[in-house]
Amino acid sequence: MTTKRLVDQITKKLKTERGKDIKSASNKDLYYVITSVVNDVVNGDWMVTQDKYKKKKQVYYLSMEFLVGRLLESNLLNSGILERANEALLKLGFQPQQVYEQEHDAGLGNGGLGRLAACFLDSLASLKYPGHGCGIRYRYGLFEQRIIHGHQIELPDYWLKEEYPWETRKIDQAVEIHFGGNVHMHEKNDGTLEFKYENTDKVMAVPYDIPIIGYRNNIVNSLRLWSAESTEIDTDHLTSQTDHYYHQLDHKHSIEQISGFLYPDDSHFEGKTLRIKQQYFLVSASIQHIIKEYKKNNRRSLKYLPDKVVIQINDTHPSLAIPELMRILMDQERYGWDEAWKITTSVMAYTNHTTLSEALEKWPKGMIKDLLPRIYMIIDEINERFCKGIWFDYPELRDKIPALAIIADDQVHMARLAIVGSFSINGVARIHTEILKKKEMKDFYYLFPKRFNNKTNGITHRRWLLQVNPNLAKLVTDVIGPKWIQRPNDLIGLLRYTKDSSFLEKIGQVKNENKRILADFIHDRTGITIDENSIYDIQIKRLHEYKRQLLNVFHILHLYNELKDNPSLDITPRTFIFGAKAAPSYHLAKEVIKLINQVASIVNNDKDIRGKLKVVFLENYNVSLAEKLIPAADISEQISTASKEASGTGNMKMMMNGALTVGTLDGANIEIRDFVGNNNIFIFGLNADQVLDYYQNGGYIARDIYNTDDRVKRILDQLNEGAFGSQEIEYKDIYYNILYHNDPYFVLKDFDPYLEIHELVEQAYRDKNAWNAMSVTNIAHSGKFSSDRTIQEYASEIWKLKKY
Ligand code: 26V
Repeated sequence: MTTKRLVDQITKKLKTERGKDIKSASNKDLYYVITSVVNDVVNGDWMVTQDKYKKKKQVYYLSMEFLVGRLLESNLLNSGILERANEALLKLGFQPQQVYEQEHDAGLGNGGLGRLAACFLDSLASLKYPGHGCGIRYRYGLFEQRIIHGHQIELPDYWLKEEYPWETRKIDQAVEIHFGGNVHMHEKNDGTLEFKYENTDKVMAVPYDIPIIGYRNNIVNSLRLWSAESTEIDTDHLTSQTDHYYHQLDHKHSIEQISGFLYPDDSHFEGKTLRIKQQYFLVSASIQHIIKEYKKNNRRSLKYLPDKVVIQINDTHPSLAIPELMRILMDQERYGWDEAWKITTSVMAYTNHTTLSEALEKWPKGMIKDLLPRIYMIIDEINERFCKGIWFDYPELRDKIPALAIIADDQVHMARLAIVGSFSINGVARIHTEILKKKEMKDFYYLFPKRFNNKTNGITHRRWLLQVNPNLAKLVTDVIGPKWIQRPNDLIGLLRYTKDSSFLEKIGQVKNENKRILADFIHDRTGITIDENSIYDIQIKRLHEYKRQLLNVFHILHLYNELKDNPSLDITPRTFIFGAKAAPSYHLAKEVIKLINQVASIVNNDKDIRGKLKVVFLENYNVSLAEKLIPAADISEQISTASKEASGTGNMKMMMNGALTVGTLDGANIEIRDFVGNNNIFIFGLNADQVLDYYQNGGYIARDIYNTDDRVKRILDQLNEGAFGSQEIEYKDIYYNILYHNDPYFVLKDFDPYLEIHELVEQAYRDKNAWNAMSVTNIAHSGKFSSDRTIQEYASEIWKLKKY
């Protein structure tokens, strides 16, 4: 499509679809019209692709979260018309970015796990793999964060307020989900058992499909999001009671609540009935759909399901898929237990995303029994058989049965269910998988060594380099050609330019330009003026104790104290930038947000320090904000307590944009270090073995550091005495947590090494040429962290999928 044709189409659609001409059209009108152009372009390919997939093996990626962000610009990019769309918009007198920003950022996820799912969809389609996402169409996405007087305030994110132009409602493919009621068992004439469900609550799951466009390959996959609606009114139970009408409305309302909102707490597991309803709703709708499709497209019996279907469960959240598939195979399709179990365990694969014990899902068994009686019976049977198997076949593990059983202490342990019911169990970075095998899931690894495997996470380089950093992408293409776009590993070719000072200078210029743009944005948003020549030191991720935003704050406070003591101290100016949402009920995390904002207002307004430090907390961190920040980062803060961050993916996004990592030996930082080498990354602090050793054997006393390190004492006392608060002692919880709960995340222990490494950063930054060479080395190695590599590994090693 030429630019001229695009201009014509846009003008025509403005008239026919919006009733506007170009003079009266707004950015919003242009947004809808261009979306409609993209839909016209891809709809044909979408049908053809889905038709061609029919006979192929397909993967269904089941996830409670898909954090897709905005789609227009990436859809234009992938369908190969971004440049012309930009030209057309400019011709018509519109700023492309302003038009793209009209789209509501779809925040149907909390953080890493949900964004990973979105990157995977992009890679699946771009690599021509038959794959679909299955999720929930929450009416409210992750809350919008406002900072008021330094505090986090949560506002509902009603992202569907205006029409969402990427989705298509498919009412003809709605399925029914049953909750509650009773199960009756009958023996049939042939001696087999029949299960009948009575008095269940029925919910209709209505699918909305979103096209997932492959990169310039005419492939269009689907993301199917289910929405809960009430079924038709049950006329058998009509009564003449006056409140009947209100009961009906109440009932309808409570059903619609199932897809009402995304749970915003990704740190502490809480056994909420609505959440398990959401999980079963996703699982039952998706499995019913999968079986229907299989039957439609294949003549063979469901015995051969594993030849055509593989289901990846994204963390334990969709692990009820295992008993749900068993239920359908046995109760509806009349398979016996053994056959159904063989099919199920050949189809299901499970990815673990965290070892934090607080986040592990354990549902009260009574809750599952009441809400899903038949599913509970099946879980119970899976558990019985599993435990018996250990008793007879692994006598050496007999005394460990309580720690392995799926149902124990009146709770259903979802990770155990997922492990027992899947043929593959993977972690998301090398160290994470090793910790699963050697510690967290040691006995399961002993039982099922072949099931365990690693799939180090990745990110889509199309969105996270090509789209968000076009100037860098162009510079890269100028020297190594465009092949890296299809084959991100080719970025390694940049290594040849790490000594080319004219190229390095250009790399520096691109970064400076990105930093200038971000400075303007920050000024617009916050009124804060930042020094464009300062080091942009960025930490963007959910707020969690283990991610240690507090360690970063302590570094800032230390620099501030030093500058107060000696205002003429010669340091390279720094801008510390934070973006972080705290779970609404996570008190300590909210305290840290308050502290960052308080420190920002003190530091930014203190004339004594002559603008050498600035602290910026940007509210409402989400995918779109990440896209603005990442291209401008000099330093990427990846400073979790070693062993706690399963992988991290922000680390990969920032390295791909030339930022240097300050990080612990945790998650994928380790693999980044292995590729770029110790000279191109700033590693500090305890390693995972040391941390785990302290947890196991003790020996760490935070108070000793407080007593011996004056810098630490000064900062903690300032917190405790209210130096950064108002009259009342605001940060006593932080103070107490460190001194009285013995600093569970080793902030004080890693404080000194952290300061030291930042001094090295500062020295390194003085030599621009050397810095840019390090930056290029990072970009060069970032191809290994493309989600194309990850998906390739899932496809060949777990899913056994062929490219279309
Ligand atoms: C946990 C929970 C707990 C119960 C209720 C709701 C809820 C929702 C989300 C989560 C997510 C925890 C797991 C998670 O996000 N893990 C992150 O996964 C990333 C992708 O693999 C990885 O890069 C991060 O290191 C890991 O923290």
